[in-house]
Amino acid sequence: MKIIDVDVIVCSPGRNFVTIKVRTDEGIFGLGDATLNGRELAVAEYLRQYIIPCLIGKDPFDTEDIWQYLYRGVYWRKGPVNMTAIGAVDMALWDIKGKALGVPVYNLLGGRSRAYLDTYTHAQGTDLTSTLEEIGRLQDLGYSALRVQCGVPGLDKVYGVSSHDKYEPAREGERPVEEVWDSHKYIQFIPKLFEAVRLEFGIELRLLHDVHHRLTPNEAALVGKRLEHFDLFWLEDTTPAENQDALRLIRNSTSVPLAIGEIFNTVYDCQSLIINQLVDYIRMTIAHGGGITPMMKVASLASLYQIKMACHGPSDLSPINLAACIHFDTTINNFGIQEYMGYPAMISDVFQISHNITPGRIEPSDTPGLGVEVDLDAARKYPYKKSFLPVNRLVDRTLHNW
Ligand code: EZ4
Ligand code: CO
Repeated sequence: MKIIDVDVIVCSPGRNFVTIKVRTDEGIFGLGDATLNGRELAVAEYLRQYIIPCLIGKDPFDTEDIWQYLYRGVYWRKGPVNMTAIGAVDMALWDIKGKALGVPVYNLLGGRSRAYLDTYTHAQGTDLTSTLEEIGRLQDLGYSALRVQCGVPGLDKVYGVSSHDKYEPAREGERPVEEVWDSHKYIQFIPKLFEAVRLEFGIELRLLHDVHHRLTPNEAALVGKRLEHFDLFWLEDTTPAENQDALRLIRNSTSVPLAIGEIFNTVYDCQSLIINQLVDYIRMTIAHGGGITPMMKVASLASLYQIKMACHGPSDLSPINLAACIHFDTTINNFGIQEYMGYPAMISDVFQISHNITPGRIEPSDTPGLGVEVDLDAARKYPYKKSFLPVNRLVDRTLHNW
């Protein structure tokens, strides 16, 4: 079998997605998600100009060699644009392989390690009252694991909390909007939030929280300590991860489980975190982590240290990435939990999935390949809309991490 052509489709059914369709001489095709929130066209053009010409004529079964060719063959390694493009190609090749052999991708990776996947979704409100209401609503729907984010008193807009009903931080426009942050206000408020949640909902609910790289290592240690007795499932991205050693300080100060890595692109971004056992969950996802091929290796390394994989699953990645995560999660032994934020209704005009998704749970399907369909005619009805993630500043306008 040979690759004859690759389509790059950019569409915006509710938000922007970059999709690739790898076509073969046998008529079988594979789908990949190349979406990088706020930088979509960079990946699309990188694929068109530099990656796709190298794929023509290659055997799509050679997933390992093609991955090595695209990663090591290119001298310039790593980077989110590069790795997202490679990730999309890799998942599309696994999709082809599964379809050609008539098996779901998880059966090519190691089969089923579990009957279903636990998922968590997002509960957020602009203030304590609305956040508690939202948790109650989601719990009634059947969710038992929730990422809880709440507006901080005295701060206008806060990461994870938006005025409209669904969490979607990217905003249409020619440049990013700006948000304001105050770590002191946040640190004072956040223990009160989780105290109120435990008081109202008891100890059963699994609670997650995302700090979104906002704290210094010492502030993160303090927050971890103050949240310890609320038994969080995890505390995510407490500090920016370029400084992997920062996690040592946090780790030595608190036993709150730590998750990190949604913006990581290679195993090298988490190598020292894993081998020094400084975190509990790795949040790399298939598209941004360079595909299924390298992510299986990350999972293997993490498994040696009882560290679990918990793929980033935001609605800013398409159902194709989610499907790749589902196959990966189904097969690895060290699966933690899968994030599932849900999608706006119009997404199903373009993407159709075969997995059974219910509140708090995903059951993998045995459809050959990744088990996703894309309707290209429908995609054309939703043209790209330039959008950006926000930029974040302190009250005095010093630039801070978003
Ligand atoms: O802000 O996907 O854990 N989830 C997150 C996400 C990220 C967005 C960025 O594109 O932190 O919601
Ligand atoms: Co996150």
